[in-house]
Amino acid sequence: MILNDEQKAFFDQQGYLLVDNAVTDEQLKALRRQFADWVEDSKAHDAAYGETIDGRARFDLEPGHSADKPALRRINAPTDISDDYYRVMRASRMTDCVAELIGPSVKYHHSKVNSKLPDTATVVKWHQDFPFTPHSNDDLITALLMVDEVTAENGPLQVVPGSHKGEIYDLWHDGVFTGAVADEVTRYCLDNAVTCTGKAGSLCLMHTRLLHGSAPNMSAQPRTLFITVYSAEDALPCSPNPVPNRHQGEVVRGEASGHIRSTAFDIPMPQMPKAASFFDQQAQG
Ligand SMILES: O=C(O)CCC(=O)C(=O)O
Repeated sequence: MILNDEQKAFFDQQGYLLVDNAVTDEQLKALRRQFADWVEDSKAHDAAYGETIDGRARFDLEPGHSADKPALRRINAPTDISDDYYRVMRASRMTDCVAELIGPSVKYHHSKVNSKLPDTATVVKWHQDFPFTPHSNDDLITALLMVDEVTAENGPLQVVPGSHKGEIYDLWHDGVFTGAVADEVTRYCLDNAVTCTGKAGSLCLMHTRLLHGSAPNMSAQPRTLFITVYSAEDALPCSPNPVPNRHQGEVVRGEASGHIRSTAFDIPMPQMPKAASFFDQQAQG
């Protein structure tokens, strides 16, 4: 066991949990090395590039990206193209923590890298993850692994503690799927936000219904997160995977039960992103 009873109770009550040293030094080095290579490659491009299994771009660039000031902001399904990212998703202390919270049997849904390089403007508007990835029950965890140190200045994740026990907010506004909550909910979030910082290798485990967002990087230090979504094995997706990938549905802990467990909810279907990532959906808001 990695998590003690106090940590499990904190996750249950607050909807998130910070854990140090969620990967080994070697794993962290490998993730950082691979990400540095991806940034280097991005300098040769001026628009989103690469391809995921559904034909959308894998590497998403912020407007203004250049070789001098790279602004690589998203890598979709890094586990499809990097053994190091796949192995950390599949078999690390991060995987163990998730299994202790929603296991014993756990399935992989999707992953991405969200990057905020220095001098970039990327923000993540407030939202919950469940309306993007509804399942038959809400035992889903978004695991955000800090590949760089995350400080108060470099665009940390912010969360609203306890909000996973409240309502599921609509991400559609005036017929547009903006991937963000309404303005009045955003104001509530800003008034109640807690900032999640940590050294490289730390992990934020977040319940799928927790309200969260993040501000731009105001520092000279990069902020890279490896974000993995896992579900309980008996949670079945109710809509297409927004980040389709080769390993979706893989049972990473425990075994396939052949059961579907359901809880009641009534929410609008999400819209699949048409471009490389949800940043374009959120830009419509
Ligand atoms: O990159 C971040 O700060 C948060 C990411 C996030 O909320 C998401 O990808 O759903």
